[in-house]
Amino acid sequence: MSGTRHLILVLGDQLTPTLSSLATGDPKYDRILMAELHDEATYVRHHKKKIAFIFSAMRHFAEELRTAGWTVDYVKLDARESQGSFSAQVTQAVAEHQPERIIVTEASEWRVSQILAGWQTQLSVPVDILPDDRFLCTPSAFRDWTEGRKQLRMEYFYRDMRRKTGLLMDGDKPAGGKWNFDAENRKAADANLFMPRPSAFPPDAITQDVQALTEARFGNHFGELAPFWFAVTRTDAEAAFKAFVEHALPHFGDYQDAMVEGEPFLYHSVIAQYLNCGLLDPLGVCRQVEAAYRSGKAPLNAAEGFIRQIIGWREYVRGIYWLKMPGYDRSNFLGHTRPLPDFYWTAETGMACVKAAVTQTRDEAYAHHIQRLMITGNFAMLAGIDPYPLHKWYLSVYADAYEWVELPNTVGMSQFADGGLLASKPYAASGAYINRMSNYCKSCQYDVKQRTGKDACPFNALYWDFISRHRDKISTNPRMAQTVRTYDKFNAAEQQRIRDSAADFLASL
Ligand code: FAD
Ligand code: DLZ
Ligand code: SF4
Repeated sequence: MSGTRHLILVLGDQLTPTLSSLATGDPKYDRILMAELHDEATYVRHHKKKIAFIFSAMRHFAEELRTAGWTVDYVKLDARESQGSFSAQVTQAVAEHQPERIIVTEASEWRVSQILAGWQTQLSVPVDILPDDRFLCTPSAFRDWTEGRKQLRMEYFYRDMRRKTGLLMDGDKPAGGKWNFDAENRKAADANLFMPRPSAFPPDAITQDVQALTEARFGNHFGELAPFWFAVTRTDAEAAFKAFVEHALPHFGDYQDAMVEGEPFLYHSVIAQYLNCGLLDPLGVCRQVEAAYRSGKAPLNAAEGFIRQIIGWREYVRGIYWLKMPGYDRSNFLGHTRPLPDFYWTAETGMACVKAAVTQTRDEAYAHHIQRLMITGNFAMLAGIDPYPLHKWYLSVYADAYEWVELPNTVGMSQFADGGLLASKPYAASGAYINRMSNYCKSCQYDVKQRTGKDACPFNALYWDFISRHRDKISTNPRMAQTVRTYDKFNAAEQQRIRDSAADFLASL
């Protein structure tokens, strides 16, 4: 026996030195356990780059902890001691070290939270599960916020978070006199604009090791391992964020909704993968963005837009997740049942916008929000794809994907599968929207101006067919009523052409 007082388990998305479990510990008496686990790498078939990113970040974090004086048992995926699952690994560690207690910060996902809760009775030692104070709003505070509200709307939650944090507040008033500058954030980007690239970090020896391991063990998973340029340490993630604030933030607001062929990142921060595994601190990045605004280095629409995504949307979707789990993953308000088309994996489609989104997803494990929402998400909803396999797709293909943030965005925001709990209307759009916000249509085999026929942009007939199929469920929504009325004004022959075109296209999938 090695005289361990507490065994502190650190999960793969808890790579934060100030984590609540670590804050209770003492390197003199306590032992940290971190493990690369077959079950975690395969509960969905994660993108290869995502697995390599998480394993490399975990290995680097273990090194940092050792440097800070901790004893860390780090179990590599191919180590003899590897047990494959959280439960088996912890059971083995308890047998070996006989700690007085196990300490763990609560899991971010329902699935893992159930595993941790089971240990209270399954293991022979007490288990302390501590709150995750890296978020601004606890699940129970969010539940309280929902009490007595007829409708949940992110905007009101967000205002409370602004007041709570003091971010972009002048006394009790929002900076600039308005809470939300979204209306100014819808410019289409010009391909000739100078686009800063996210900071790139060449793979070091640790990353090269995990890349080889990932290829050997998960070679048949979706996605490319190279090029690999993600930061895998806090220091590098912070440097990447600083570069974003300097070079891209000033345009973040203007071009937040834009899409440009060959430009996967535009003015986005590309930090969700760092925030979600704990390498960056959400409140810290917001304070830096506010400082850029206050010192005149970034306009208010950019700073407000960015801060809203983090203290607004990110916290709000987490609140919805814990409010509605378990069961939220099976939401299917629109009753969609079509299987996920193969081109979500192969990118083999004539639709230039979908091809671009899937190709860059395969290459970079990244697509920005409007690509996820208005291209792959919008297509799936219009085509009547079953939200469950779609949710598994989003959960596996992005480096930043964890169920607590992915699921509400997929079933709630992009598929309207929760019937309007999260989003105030379905994010459905025809080709005209994509044409306005991107340059994809210029190189597409389909004609965005045609509504029906075999050369017409498939989004057009699918859009109107969607409106017609779901009119009962959506026409009561004030934000959709006008669209339903427009459909009703099409003559019977046009409505028939829409049905036929949509059916022909869907039959070809
Ligand atoms: P930026 O555009 O630079 O935004 C800054 C930050 O704001 C992001 O890093 C992120 O932390 C936060 N943010 C922005 N929008 C959202 C949002 N809607 N919900 C929560 N946080 C947000 N985000 C994830 O982090 N993980 C996911 O698995 C995920 N799945 C999604 C699935 C679908 C169908 C959709 C429509 C959106 C999803 N999002 C997800 C939200 C959003 O698309 C990503 O956070 C964003 O694209 C990440 O890129 P970025 O870091 O460059 O973000
Ligand atoms: C996503 C992920 C992957 C791919 N691998 C591991 C792992 O090997 N070990 C680990 O501790 N965590 C991993 N993770 C993140 C976990 O799935 C994450 O801790 C949970 O999603 C939290 O609920
Ligand atoms: Fe996409 Fe339609 Fe434009 Fe082609 S024409 S890129 S399918 S929106």
